Amino acid sequence: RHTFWETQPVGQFKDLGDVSLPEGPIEPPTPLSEVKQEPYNLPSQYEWTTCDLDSEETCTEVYNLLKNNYVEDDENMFRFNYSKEFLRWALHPPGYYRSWHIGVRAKTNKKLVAFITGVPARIRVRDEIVKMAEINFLCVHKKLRSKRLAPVMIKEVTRRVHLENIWQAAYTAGVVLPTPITTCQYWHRSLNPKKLIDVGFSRLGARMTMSRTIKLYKLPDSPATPGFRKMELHDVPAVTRLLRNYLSQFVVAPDFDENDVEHWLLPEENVVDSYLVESPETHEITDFCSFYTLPSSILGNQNYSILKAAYSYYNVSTKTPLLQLMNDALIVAKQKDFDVFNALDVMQNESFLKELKFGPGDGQLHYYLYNYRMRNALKPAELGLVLL
Ligand code: NHW
Ligand code: EN5
Repeated sequence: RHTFWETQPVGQFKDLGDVSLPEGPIEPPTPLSEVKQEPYNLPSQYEWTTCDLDSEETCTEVYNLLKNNYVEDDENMFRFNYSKEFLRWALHPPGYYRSWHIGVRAKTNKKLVAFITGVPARIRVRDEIVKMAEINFLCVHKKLRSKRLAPVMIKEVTRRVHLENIWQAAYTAGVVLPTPITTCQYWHRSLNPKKLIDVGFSRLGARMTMSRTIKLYKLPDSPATPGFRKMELHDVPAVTRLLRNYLSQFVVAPDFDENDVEHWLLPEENVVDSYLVESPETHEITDFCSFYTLPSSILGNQNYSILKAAYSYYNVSTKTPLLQLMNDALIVAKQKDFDVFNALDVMQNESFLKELKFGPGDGQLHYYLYNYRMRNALKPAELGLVLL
């Protein structure tokens, strides 16, 4: 059934729960001299290109390919619309490789028709820190679907990752592939319920009027927690300590150092927002919350073209109850004019979702590892990793 995935070093459905198979790498690394030196063959009308996102022109091409052809919901009402600033941020973390930003162009007119990326990450699985590639933004132009282009792109990114002596990868998808390490549920918290209902993102509940709905989702104008403020550059060491300690409890989580925290969590306008609680007495940093900005295009609505969504990223509470911290995150997201705040049921998120009036969405997110076997699926709450 999965003619491509059956050939790959990933957990196979038939091996699920087989206790005789060990956890860890499925295949050993091969000597670098044995890694294929030339790119895989594409159909003759297409050619490989390495994309330089620092080039305004290339970044615009990638942005447009994704804006028009990337992920949609199951009813094709919304499509992710990652901004150029977001793409540059997502693809330029510490130690990134330009060779992992891979495009495919039509030879005739040089149009960009497909894309896939990797970025390097250290991911801890139980007590093992594994160098991995995080694979994202796999996209084939709508007119070139079902031609088996995706397997060639996946093999090519794999080859280029191997050339850097990295043998494992992590990725997420809305579709089921062999085989998820866990399956997470999307939850949504309305911030602008009238617009969400008008565009078909949510529905008026049974026995609910619009004015009752608006009242239900009302939030205070400013955060409640004393010492709640935006994260700044000088907070990087304290936030790194807080986050490292917090993430140590999960089975799979990133191994963030200060450089990673500066890149992934220092606020960047319209890309990532981070707040923390600094104790007014001791000036200790005790709690942290963050979300990233990922708008969706609204397909075929007369009145609105963009849905402004915030996605919960990494949150840590040691003093402020997580519920109160996340309520403050909702308040600042509302002040920044987001229409909806989304979260997965990863880490300790279950503890606030229902109380803060999130509702389950119609989408799921499956998490995968490449060339790393997990004997049993994890619970979403055992996962400490958020991919963009
Ligand atoms: S998930 C978002 C993926 N993108 C989209 O959904 C955008 C809209 N769709 C498309 O552009 C986040 C196309 O439908 C795509 C497939 C390109 C998805 N992951 O070319 P064919 C990521 O970016 C398999 C993996 O004919 P297509 C994560 C499918 O099962 N595999 O299909 C990316 C089948 O294989 P099978 C996927 O519709 C992770 C084969 O592709 C997949 O024209 C990548 C069919 O290919 C998906 N999302 O193009 C893996 N969707 O065995 C990284 C379909 O079943 C692995 N397929 O026959 C690690 C690599 C690095 C390792 C380093 C050591
Ligand atoms: C890799 N980085 O399906 C990502 N989104 O629930 C790739 N549904 O927005 C994989 N269908 O439920 C991405 N509203 C996989 C996700 C693809 C996108 C997707 C879902 C997640 C989504 C919305 C809109 C549904 C529109 C019709 C949804 C209900 C919200 C409601 C608010 C009030 C309380 C109850 C829930």
